[in-house]
Amino acid sequence: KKLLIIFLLCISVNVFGQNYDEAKVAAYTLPDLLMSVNKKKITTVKDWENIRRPEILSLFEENVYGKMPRQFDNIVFEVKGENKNAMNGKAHLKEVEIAVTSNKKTVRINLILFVPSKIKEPVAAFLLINNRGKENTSPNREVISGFWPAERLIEAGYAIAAFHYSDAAPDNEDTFQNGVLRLYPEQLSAGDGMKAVGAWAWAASRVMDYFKQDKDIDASKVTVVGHSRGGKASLWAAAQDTRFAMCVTNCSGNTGASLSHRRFGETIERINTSFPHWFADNYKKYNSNEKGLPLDQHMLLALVAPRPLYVTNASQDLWADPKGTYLSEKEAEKVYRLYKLTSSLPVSPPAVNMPFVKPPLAYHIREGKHDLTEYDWAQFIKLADNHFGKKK
Ligand code: GTR
Repeated sequence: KKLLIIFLLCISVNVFGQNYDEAKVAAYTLPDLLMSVNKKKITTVKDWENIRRPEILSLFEENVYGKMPRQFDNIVFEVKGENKNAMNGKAHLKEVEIAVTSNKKTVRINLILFVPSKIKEPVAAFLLINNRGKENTSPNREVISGFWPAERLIEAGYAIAAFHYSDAAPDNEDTFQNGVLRLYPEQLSAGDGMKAVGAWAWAASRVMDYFKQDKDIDASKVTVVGHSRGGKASLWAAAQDTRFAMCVTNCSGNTGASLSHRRFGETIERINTSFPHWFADNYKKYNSNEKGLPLDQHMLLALVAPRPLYVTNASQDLWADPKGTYLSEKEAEKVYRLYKLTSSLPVSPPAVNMPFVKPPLAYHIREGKHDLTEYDWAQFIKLADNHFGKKK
């Protein structure tokens, strides 16, 4: 608590020297989404998928999030708890342990899943990477929280799932290795080794492995959702793993959805200093050197194409650079256009509480502070209804 107060005080008196003045944003040039390393202009979906997309994925692995290990020896799903009468009979609760073994080590991801009762066919699902207190995703619903309003999702006809990110990697610079990274110790010393954010995204993919064999879930209709640091991970998960049909990145800010080259609010140096355990060590080369980055976050958003993407901000959350987030999403439109998908986002950022919720690209800036709220979820449901077709 004390540390948090000191940190907030530091932000408020701006001791880190972050810029919050639009007039002080220096001119910058973003790396071109549609120009390959060999200077080939990308104009077709084929060239995007065969040339540019893989290039951009490697750039992010090498410079930002680290490599994503895809091999493991074994994965076991075990339903550890079940309640067919959860939420007053409206939902079927499953508490599933996903145990993944490699290098003779096992990591256990505990999934909480509610499925609407009496479904006639497999249902679409939302998966939250929970980076707040575990009580926010409690199976017994002692706490009903806007951060994960499971009742509302069930009411809307969706399955709703969550795992706590600390199962994959504790969010602590001294202990983050004690999760997924126990399976992949070689990652820890590699410059392009994944760290905590990579591990959180990796875990989301293991949940997808589980969904693929749960008959209640339509695994072709899963939305991965994350807030803030969890929103950086949800983006990276969706970029890596195209089995996710839709992505929500809520207030994800620096090294999430916002542009680094603008240096507005949180910077790369700031994030690497506060959270040295989040990104690949190579990323530290770009501390105070955004110009040297061969990529920016609009390219990560573009990796979600052609799947729908919901990006949000909050009006008081300048740290996450709402304007830079919106510019980033607007840039990503170029790749959706290759797929002949027209975005309805206006040229300038929309007004507060004026959501744009049409696929493929959705955006809103909610009044208030850095948070994930029931208001935000209500919009995500609209995008899913719109894209997947409303059930019930
Ligand atoms: C902040 C960090 C942000 C964001 C946020 C959060 O301290 O600087 O990038 O990740 O934490 O996760 O709430």
